[in-house]
Amino acid sequence: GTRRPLIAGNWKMHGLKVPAARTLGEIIEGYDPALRAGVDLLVCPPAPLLHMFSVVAVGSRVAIGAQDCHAEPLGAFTGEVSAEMIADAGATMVIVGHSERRAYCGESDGVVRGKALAARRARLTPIICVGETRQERDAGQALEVVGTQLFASVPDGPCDFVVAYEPVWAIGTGLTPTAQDVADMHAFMRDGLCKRFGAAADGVRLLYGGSVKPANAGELLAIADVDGALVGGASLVAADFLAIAGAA
Ligand code: G2H
Repeated sequence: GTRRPLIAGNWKMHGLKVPAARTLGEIIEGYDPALRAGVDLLVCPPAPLLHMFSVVAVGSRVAIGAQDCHAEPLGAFTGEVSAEMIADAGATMVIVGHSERRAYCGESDGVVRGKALAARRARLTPIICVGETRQERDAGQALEVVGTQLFASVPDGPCDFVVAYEPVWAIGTGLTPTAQDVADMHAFMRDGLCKRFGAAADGVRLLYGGSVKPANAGELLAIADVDGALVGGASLVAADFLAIAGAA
């Protein structure tokens, strides 16, 4: 297909400005545009670093994204950050509905959909996350659970979003599903999106996330309908992140 691979680094709650700027610099320096012209790189640092990272990355091939946004553009929501503020800081994408936010902050599919809509209004590309738990996988319900999450988390309208499939049990555990399980899930998600959105869904990038490392990136990124990766732990080390990008 014509989908450009996207390798996105989710730094989670890691990053103080001095060492973080050094890592970002290493990523920008190490990303050879001539070699990697076909791969999009995204770094999602904690919110306080968004503006500095966006300034540092100007003119490079590395885009900057946020890890979450609020659904409202402004208002009395102490401690929250809106999609407009993220765009204003220079970022171009935002992760919504990561399983850690679903689990620790009680975000429902409806909340995630609202955040994706807010991202669209702010002209940010949302990366909408879905994924089953170990218990759901063991019960043979993975496709059903993810299908429901996907349907309810993705807003109607244009296919201007990215989807990340992250099995909850594979996050930060070193465990990954089999290539066949990933292939089945991604084909299932593509099929569901095509039924709902028609041919436009063919352009939606479907990322895999959960313990992606240099050692398994080649196999995972070779799977049909895996159009990139959402990388947590391994994105904190520039050499590892670049090795994963090199496998795309
Ligand atoms: C899944 C992933 C990045 P990790 O959360 O979003 O993290 O690669 O550390 O499993």
